[in-house]
Amino acid sequence: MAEAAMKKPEAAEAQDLTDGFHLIIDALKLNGLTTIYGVPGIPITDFGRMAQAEGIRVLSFRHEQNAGYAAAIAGFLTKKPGICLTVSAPGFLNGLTALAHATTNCFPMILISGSSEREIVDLQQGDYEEMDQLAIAKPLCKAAYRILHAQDIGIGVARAIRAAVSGRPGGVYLDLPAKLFGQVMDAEKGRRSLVKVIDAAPAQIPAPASVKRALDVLKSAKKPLIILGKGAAYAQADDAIKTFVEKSGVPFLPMSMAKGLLPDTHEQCASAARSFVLPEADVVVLLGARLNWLLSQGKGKTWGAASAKAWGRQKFVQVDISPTEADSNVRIDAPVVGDLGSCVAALLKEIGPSFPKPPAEWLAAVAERKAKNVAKMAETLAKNPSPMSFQSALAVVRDIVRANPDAMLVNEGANALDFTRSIVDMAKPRRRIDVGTWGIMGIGMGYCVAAAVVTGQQVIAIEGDSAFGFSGMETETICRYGLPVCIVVMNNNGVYRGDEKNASGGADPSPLVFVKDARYEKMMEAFGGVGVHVRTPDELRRAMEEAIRTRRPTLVNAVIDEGGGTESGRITNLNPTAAKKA
Ligand SMILES: Cc1ncc(C[n+]2csc(CCOP(=O)(O)OP(=O)(O)O)c2C)c(N)n1
Ligand SMILES: [Mg+2]
Repeated sequence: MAEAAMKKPEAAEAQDLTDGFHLIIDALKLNGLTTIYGVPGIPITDFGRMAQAEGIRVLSFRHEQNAGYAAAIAGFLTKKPGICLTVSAPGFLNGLTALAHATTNCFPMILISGSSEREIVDLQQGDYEEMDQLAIAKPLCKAAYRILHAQDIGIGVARAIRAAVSGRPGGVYLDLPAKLFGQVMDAEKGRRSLVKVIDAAPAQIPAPASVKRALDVLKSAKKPLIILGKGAAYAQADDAIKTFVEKSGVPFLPMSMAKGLLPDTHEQCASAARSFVLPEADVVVLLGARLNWLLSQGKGKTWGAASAKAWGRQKFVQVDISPTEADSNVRIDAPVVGDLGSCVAALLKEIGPSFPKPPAEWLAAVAERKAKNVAKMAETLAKNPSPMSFQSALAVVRDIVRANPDAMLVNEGANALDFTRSIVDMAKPRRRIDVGTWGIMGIGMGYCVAAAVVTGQQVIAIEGDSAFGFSGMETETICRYGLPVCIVVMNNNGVYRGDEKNASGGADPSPLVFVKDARYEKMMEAFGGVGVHVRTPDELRRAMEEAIRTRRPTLVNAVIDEGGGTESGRITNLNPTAAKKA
C-alpha cells in the first residue's frame, strides 16, 4: 500500500505522465544498475525512497565517503559502475574523495549528486547548499555531466555509464539539479527516451604486430618476470591469465589486489623473493600493472640501478588499455594496447607449444631465494609472544583465510596492511581489496559493506586501529543490514605504533598515539553485533571462527604489541628528511 502511494502522483498517473525521479530510476534499472550506496537529504530523499520502492537496493551510510568507497569497489568487483548518491555541496564534497579514488584506481563509479538551483548558484545568490559542483568535480574524475531536462535523462545516464566503464575505467560525476526530479513528461515519450547501453566496454583488440613484438622480447629473456596488476584482476580473464603464466613458465609477482589471480602458493609465485627478482630480472611483462610509485616508477635501486633516478637494465613489455601508459616513467620496449582479456588471449594464441621456458638457472635462483625467505618467515610466525605481534596474530588470519578461500579480505593500515599482504596468502582472484594506488585510509567499512552485498560471501577485514577509525561509524550500517563481516582491529594503540612520547614533555600525547587499550569491540556491541576482546592467537582464532560460523557482524579487538610496528610500515623511506648534516 505504501509502495503504491509512493509510486507516482495520482494526477500524473491519470494523465500518463512520468517524472524525473522515475526516469532516473528506470534508466538505472534498464542498465542493470540495481544498487545505490548513499546518504539521504535534500534534494534526493524522495528519490532514494522511490528507488527502494521500485526494487533498487538502497544502502544508506553514515557518511558519504564510505558510501563512495563502497560504490568504487563494487565497480571493481562487478565491472559495472558502482552508484553513489549524495546531497548537494557538503554531501557531494564528502563523496568526492571516493570519486577521485575510483578514478586513480581505474574503478568504474558514478557519483550522482543532487545540486541546488542553477540560476541561484550561478549568480552566487546564496542558495541552500550552494556550490558549482560540476566545475569542482571535473578535474577529479574521468567525465562530468549535468542533466537539466527530463527528456535528457536517458542520454545523460547512458553517457555516464559509457564513460565509467569503457577504455580505462574511472569515476564519473553526474549532476542532477533539484528541479530535474520533479519535471514531468509524457510517460510513453519518457520511456522511449531511455537508452539501454549496448556493449558499454567494447573489446579493444591489440595490434597483431604488437603481440608478436612482445613475445619476441619475452623470448629473448634470460631472467623473465611477469607482474600482475589490479587491471588484470579487474579484467575477469582469470583462466586465460593463469594459462598464459603457466605456459610461459615465467615467475610472477602479484600486486596486492592481483593476489589470488594465481594462488600465492603457486610454484611460479615469486612474492617471497620480490626484492631479489625486481633488480635481477632482464625482461618484465606488466599485465595491467602501472609503473607508479608502488613499483618505484620502474627505476632506482629497487630495479638494480645505481641511483634513485637511474634506470635499471630491464626491458619492459606493458599490456595496458591506455596507449599513454607506455613510456610514462621508463622506456617500454613492447607496448601492447588493448583490454587485458583480449591482449592475453592474443598472447596465448601466439605463444604456441614450442615457446621456450625460462632458463633453469633463473628458476632455481628464484626458488632458492624464496625458500630462504619463507623459512625465515615461518620462524617468526611460529613464535608466540605476549602481547601478540602482528605476525603471531596474522598467522591465525592466514589459517582462517586458507580455510575460507571464498571469503573477501579487506585490508588497510600501515603495518597492519604490509604484514597482512605478505603473510596472508590468497587462493582466488578478486578476494583481496585494499588501500590501492593512494595507500588511502578509510576504505575499510565501505569496502566491507560492498563486498558483502556484491558477493554474498563472508568478509574479513584486517584493520589498523587508526585505519578503522576513519570509517568505524559504519559498524552501525553493517549491523543494520546484518552483513557477514568480521572486523579484526589490530590494536597497537596508534598510528604505526603506540609507544611514542611527546618530545616536548608536555601533557598532550604524541600526535601518533591514541587512548591506550581502547575497547573498539564495544562499538559493534552498541549496534547489536558481537564484540570480542582478544589477547592471544587462540582467542583470536576462536573469535574469528565463531564469526564465520554464525555470519554475525563481529568486531574482534586484537591487542598487539604497541612497539611492534615501524614508521609508515614498508614505506619509511618516503618520509622527507632534512638534507642538512647532523
Ligand atoms: C586518508 C589518509 N589519511 C592519512 C594517511 C596517513 N596514514 C598512513 S597509514 C596511517 C595509519 C596507520 O596506523 P594504523 O592503521 O593503526 O596501522 P598500524 O601501522 O598501526 O598497524 C595513516 C594515518 C593516509 N594514508 N590516508
Ligand atoms: Mg595502529
